[in-house]
Amino acid sequence: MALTLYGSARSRASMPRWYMAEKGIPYHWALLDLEAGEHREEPFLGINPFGKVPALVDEDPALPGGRLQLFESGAILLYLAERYGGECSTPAERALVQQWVLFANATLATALFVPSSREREFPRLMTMLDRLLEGGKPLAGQHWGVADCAVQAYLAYLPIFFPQIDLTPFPNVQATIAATQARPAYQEVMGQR
Ligand SMILES: N[C@@H](CCC(=O)N[C@@H](CS)C(=O)NCC(=O)O)C(=O)O
Repeated sequence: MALTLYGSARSRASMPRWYMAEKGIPYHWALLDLEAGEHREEPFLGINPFGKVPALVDEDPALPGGRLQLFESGAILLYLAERYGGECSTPAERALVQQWVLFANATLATALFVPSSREREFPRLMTMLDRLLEGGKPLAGQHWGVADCAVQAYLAYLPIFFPQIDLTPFPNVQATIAATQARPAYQEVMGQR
């Protein structure tokens, strides 16, 4: 098995990097220079024809053709969780984990990064997330996993990208962000940004 993750500093590649650091999954980090346009050139376009990071290559004789190429951070996270993270052993477990990764990458990401949605959606989502995060239990299953990784990675973006947003009405979201920032694997990966 040989995993290569393609990405850049300050990109969504930090999500699978954090997950792999938490789970002790070894991989090769292929840093692309986006300013130089390396992501819009071959050989990277052969891995992600849309020219975006992250992308993952898994080379394993057990795979069809001995190789899997994946783009989209959510798809990468879900593959890593099932293949290497020991998660998603039943269809129901898989569905719940997919629910949270899709929520993070579609619903939560849009509410944070699309300005019109931020005004309309953000307070509503934060109010409900604050209730669900009370007590700090994992979002799916009994242990920290890929569902938590996806949601917490976006929540931890809040103080980085939107320090002006007042989070005091959402104490459980604040506690989740603080707990995320305190995780050694998160610090290791984000410290390399
Ligand atoms: N939905 C995609 C978004 C990928 C994406 O937009 N990546 C950005 C970096 S965070 C990128 O590659 N930007 C360079 C470009 O579009 O030229 C994912 O989650 O992987």
